[in-house]
Amino acid sequence: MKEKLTICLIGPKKGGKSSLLASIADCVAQNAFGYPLTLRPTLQPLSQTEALDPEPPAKRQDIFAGPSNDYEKLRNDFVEGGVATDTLDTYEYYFRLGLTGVAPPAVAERAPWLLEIVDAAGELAVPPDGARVAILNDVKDKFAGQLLSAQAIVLVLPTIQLEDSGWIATLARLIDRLGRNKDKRLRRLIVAFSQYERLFVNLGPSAFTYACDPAVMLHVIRKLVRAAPWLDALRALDAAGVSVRFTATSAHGFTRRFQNPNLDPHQPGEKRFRRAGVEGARGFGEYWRPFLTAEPILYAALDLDSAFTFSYRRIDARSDIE
Ligand SMILES: Nc1nc2c(ncn2[C@@H]2O[C@H](COP(=O)(O)OP(=O)(O)O)[C@@H](O)[C@H]2O)c(=O)[nH]1
Ligand SMILES: [Mg+2]
Repeated sequence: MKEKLTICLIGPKKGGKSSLLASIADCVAQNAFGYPLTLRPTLQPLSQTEALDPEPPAKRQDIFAGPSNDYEKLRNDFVEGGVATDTLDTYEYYFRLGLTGVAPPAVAERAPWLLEIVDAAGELAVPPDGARVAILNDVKDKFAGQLLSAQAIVLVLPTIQLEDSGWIATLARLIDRLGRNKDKRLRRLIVAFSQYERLFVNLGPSAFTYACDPAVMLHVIRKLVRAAPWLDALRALDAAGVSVRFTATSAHGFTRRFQNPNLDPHQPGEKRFRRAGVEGARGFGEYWRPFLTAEPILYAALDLDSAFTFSYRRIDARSDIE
């Protein structure tokens, strides 16, 4: 693989980091993202050995074995009803990201990528202010090192309790620290507002239709950014050359039959459904469950905007809806 990229997931405990990570492979496989379907990305989870071995065996022998790597375990835990990541350590997950379709040449020539995604324990990711958590110093140092040497950071914030502020000061300090990092490896920072489907619970069968509309998401993100002035610290990073983007995601997504938010995400038997894609009547995008969780990771690697990634320029532009 040509390019190795480290992406760190940070955010408050219980914000949805591990669920987002657990659903990204499915999200890519199901085209449940806002990139043109002609891009045809592939995201293959790798074990650590596969990721670090320059010449992995051509065929996997262990198809009858259980989950073949840590990521499969995380994914299974999520599908079966919840992710238990309340630990005091950080975990690295590896993926091979490829592009098999049409991409701008500058992007296509960088493919394929080896992604290392770091998921930190909640307390470590952003502890509540003043919390005293017994995390070993070497784990803290490890995560600080990963964070400061990452090329991309995905900041996962729950859409609903944004003003619930135990962790805001800590995050603001962290952003400030990133800005002062001398190494300057950080190239992209994506804010992912998680649990997006919860905004639509009262819309019944129209929920999915609204959620699939990029104009609705832009409107929601404008409001969220306005309601969180501490996020403005990101503007300095953006001005210093880090591409900052905002998006919204839902690991739980929507149900097929009624198109309402998926209140029981672990029910088996749900199938995908379709809607007209952004690129015209013949393009169909499918976003149900998960819903757009691939966006932050694809943006982090590709540096390519989807219909659902928004820059400060887009957010600040005068809008017609308001
Ligand atoms: N409604 C809703 N809840 C979610 C979603 N993603 C995660 N959760 C719930 O939020 C809680 C915390 O999720 P988790 O991924 O463990 O967060 P982490 O601590 O940041 O890794 C869990 O109870 C999840 O079931 C989502 O898309 N929608
Ligand atoms: Mg977690």
